[in-house]
Amino acid sequence: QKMELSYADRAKLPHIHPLASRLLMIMEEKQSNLCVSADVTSSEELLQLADSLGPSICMLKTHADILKVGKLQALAEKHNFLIFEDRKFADIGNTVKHQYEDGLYKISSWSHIVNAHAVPGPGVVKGLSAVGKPLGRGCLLIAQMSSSGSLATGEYTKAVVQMAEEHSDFVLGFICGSKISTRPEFIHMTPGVQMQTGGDVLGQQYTTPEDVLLSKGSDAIIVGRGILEAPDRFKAAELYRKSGWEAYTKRLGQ
Ligand code: S5P
Repeated sequence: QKMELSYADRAKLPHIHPLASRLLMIMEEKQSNLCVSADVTSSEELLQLADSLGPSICMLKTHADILKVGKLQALAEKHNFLIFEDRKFADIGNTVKHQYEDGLYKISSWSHIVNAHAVPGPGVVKGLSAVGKPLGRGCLLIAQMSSSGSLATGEYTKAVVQMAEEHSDFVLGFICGSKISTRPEFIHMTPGVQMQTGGDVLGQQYTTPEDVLLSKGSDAIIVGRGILEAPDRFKAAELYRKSGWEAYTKRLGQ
């Protein structure tokens, strides 16, 4: 039987992306594989969320148009979490390069991690990498999606994994539903998570933290409405954190 490496073990792998290493250390230290999806519509609310849930999370997923960047960066430092701008880049290399570096939001200047669709081919990664790599940033490739009828399956998913392997100096992992790469350097992050299975009316599909981390072998859960719509967001975040951490330790066989 193969030994499963802990987050801390993986953080020390010789060829790991420095940001992946940092994330794994944060996960270990804070006993949290929870990324909160801060899908709120005012920057005040977002900052409040980042401050109150900060201690429970390893990462905060944002949408740039509702951000007060300076203040969020300060909170990320204070509570030791990474910022993940869910921009889902999906254009030719030259265009995403400008979208990442310039534009209204200058995403590369404040977001540790971004994500991208592999649809355009490796040029999208090369364009993002040209901007992000010198800044020590990293990228998650969207290899699978949680929505019903997603086209990101089978051979497509395999091709995304290969693209990641060929650009592992910038790509540090995946958005996916389950473990799709055996390389322990890659971080698998899974959205579509709630305490109960089910979905919403627009095709989102939910599985539980236990299912994602234990059965599916992913590394971290991304939770939005499961926390945002709870009567007490802090309590809900702690519930997800504990549930995620328990499933992870079960997987390690501790
Ligand atoms: O396949 C995906 C990829 C992403 S990044 N499915 C997703 O749901 N997401 C994002 O995760 C989505 O854009 C949203 O911000 C979050 C899930 O939110 P929830 O409220 O359904 O938990």
